[in-house]
Amino acid sequence: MAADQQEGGQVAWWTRAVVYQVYPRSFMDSDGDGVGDLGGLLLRLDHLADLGVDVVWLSPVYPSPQADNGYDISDYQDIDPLFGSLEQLDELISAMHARGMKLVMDLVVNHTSDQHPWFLEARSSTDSAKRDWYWWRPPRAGMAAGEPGAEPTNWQSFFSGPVWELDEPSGEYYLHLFDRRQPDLNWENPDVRQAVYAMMRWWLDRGVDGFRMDVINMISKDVGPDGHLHDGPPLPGSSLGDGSASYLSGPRIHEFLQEMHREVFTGRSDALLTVGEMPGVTVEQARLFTDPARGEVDMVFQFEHVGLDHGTSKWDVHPLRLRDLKASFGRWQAGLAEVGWNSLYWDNHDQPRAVSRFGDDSPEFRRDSATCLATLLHLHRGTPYVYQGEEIGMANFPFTALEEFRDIESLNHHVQAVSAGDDPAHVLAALRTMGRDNARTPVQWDATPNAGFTTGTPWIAVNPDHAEWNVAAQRDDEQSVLAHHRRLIALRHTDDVVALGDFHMLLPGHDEVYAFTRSLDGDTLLVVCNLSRTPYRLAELLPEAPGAELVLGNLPDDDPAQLRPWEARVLRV
Ligand code: ISL
Repeated sequence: MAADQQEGGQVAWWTRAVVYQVYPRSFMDSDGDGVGDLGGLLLRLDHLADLGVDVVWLSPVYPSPQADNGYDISDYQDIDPLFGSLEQLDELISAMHARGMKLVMDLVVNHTSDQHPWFLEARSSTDSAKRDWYWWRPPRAGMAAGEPGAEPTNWQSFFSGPVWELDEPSGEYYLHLFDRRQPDLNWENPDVRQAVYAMMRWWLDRGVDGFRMDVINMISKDVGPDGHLHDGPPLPGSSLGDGSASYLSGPRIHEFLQEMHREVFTGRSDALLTVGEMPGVTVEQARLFTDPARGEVDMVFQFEHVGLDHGTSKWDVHPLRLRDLKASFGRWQAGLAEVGWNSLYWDNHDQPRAVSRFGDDSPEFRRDSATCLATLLHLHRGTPYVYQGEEIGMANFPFTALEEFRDIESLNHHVQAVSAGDDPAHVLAALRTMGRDNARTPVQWDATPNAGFTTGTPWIAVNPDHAEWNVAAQRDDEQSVLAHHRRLIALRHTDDVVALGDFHMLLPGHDEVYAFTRSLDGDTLLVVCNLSRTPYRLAELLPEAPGAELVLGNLPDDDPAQLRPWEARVLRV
């Protein structure tokens, strides 16, 4: 067995684990205010236990002005009353531990809210002791504060517009890679780092089992020897530039993560989980971040496969080619085969729904394509992440008007694009396809008017398809998407080859069928998934397949010779 699966000579527990992401605002509302909360999560823990997941990653529940639904934190060591209380969080930890599940918190420390006391203090005066906890810069040389183009660098923010916001009283700008209400912390300052580590230790002491680290590959900015941040290459058709070379995996990123590991995790149990969210990370970098010998993080979220349908931006939507997906996943499987570990995901709170994006959400193929995609993902080598609602095949929302959107990214983009002259109908179509709100509509628990999510008015509309697509309808149906997820999760727990087997891609050039093997100590699984409506003769694709033992399939087991539309089979050869 390769060194990567070993922590102190043991196979790391998370090789056999499946993680479930809860986006609390949309999971379950217990108090009728229309927003999901910790009480709601406590009510639905049995659903997660039935599914068999090992870990819950909880998106932010800390006090926050909610400009970015909690990814703008104003107090790292409390719970927003919108979601509940610290007592409930403690209750959640115990209730989850009692069921054998772990709780992983979201750690958002690239930036804080502009209402965080640290930022309020930093902003109060150029002499403030906390001034240097954030990134302040004067206007570009020779230009006046506020003049167009006077921003210290030309970088474009992730949420449209420049990354610099002018603070009028001081005449200086502060940096925000995301919204202006999310100022970036200055990790060059050791006091910032120690404050973050202390906060992390406080949560671990409370009993949480690890962290999902928001945009953690952006915390080190490239300040050259001259202390300056530099312009990036101009973006086509824009006055702004791409600053990513200055903040993705910056010069001190490994140093910071190793320091964090030492300061926070040394001497603690091996039963913790760390996963770094890393937009733009390459497989070579990921190998360094996840090499256990380096002591950084257990695994990372990479973004290659969720960028394959992007053109010049995520709003410039292109059809996905299966061979590109295979090439990408194949490269990540191979790249982290000997050292490091993959996280596997289709969906999260930032992505459109998988069945609508990678599958076929027509009534005829929705169930089959959702189960096919799940099979494909869970049979790869790595730790699978299931995003709330994915386990029942939730689909994109049929948005028709701007008023239906809530997400800051979508709303900012609409303002910018329309003011730049884009056709509003075209902009709306892109939001409908790619907007993050697709993932944020309430979980569909049952067929009642608000899908069992709330007794009040939901903060964002419930998908009208909930009358048919809901947990209650699927719970006892062995053919459901939910039951299929249960089987896939169980398979990873019981079958070592699923957790640990080597990965080998088959049919790399095929445009509709995705096939691979997993092998461990002479045991081999053959996984074959038809990602299309075209039926195939199995023997013509993979001669060894028709005679093999069926371990798990997503369609009734009545036609071994054919690979039917959206059929997935896991075979033992
Ligand atoms: O959502 C995206 C696609 O446009 C990404 O750019 C996303 O913003 C990026 O993956 C970082 O995401 C994380 O940090 C953001 C927050 O809005 C996201 O919800 C979070 O997952 C800022 O904290």
